[in-house]
Amino acid sequence: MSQEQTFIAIKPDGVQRGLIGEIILRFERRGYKLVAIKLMTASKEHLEKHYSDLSDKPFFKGLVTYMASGPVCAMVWEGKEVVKTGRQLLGATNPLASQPGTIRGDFAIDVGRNVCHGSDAVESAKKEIALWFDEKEVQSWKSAQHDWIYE
Ligand code: YYY
Ligand code: MG
Repeated sequence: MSQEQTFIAIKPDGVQRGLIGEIILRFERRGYKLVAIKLMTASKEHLEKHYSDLSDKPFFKGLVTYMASGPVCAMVWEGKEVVKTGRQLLGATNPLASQPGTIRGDFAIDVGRNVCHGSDAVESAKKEIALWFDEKEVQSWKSAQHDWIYE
């Protein structure tokens, strides 16, 4: 079975609004496994690297300022097709276009305060995990639930 990993972050607004538990709950109950987690106030330089693909966008400066404004809950989640499914759990980038039942669809309104981040592809997930975590911070463990989630 492929053990794909994705980088999921609860942004400063999600942390301030007390949504850490709610967001972790949604990934856990789906069956995904948490392999790394930390609270971190990221520097602007770090965030400029994280969002380097968006550096020419008009919202880039505001995005970096918002993301640097307080602690982010950075996580790595593991499981089958977790990159794509993680994005589905998050919802569309613009919360007003997100379906109810998704994190953004349930907890956000403005695109610039959309509560959470998720890697958009397996390759970007690898880069993002390497940017936010040291290798030794990512745990390798077998969940006791594994054989009840996967056939
Ligand atoms: O991957 P995702 O977070 O869903 O969207 P991206 O297109 O990568 O944009 C990153 C981030 O930028 C988005 O979560 C909010 C912010 N943003 C914005 O403030 N205004 C936009 N028009 C588009 C994106
Ligand atoms: Mg993105």
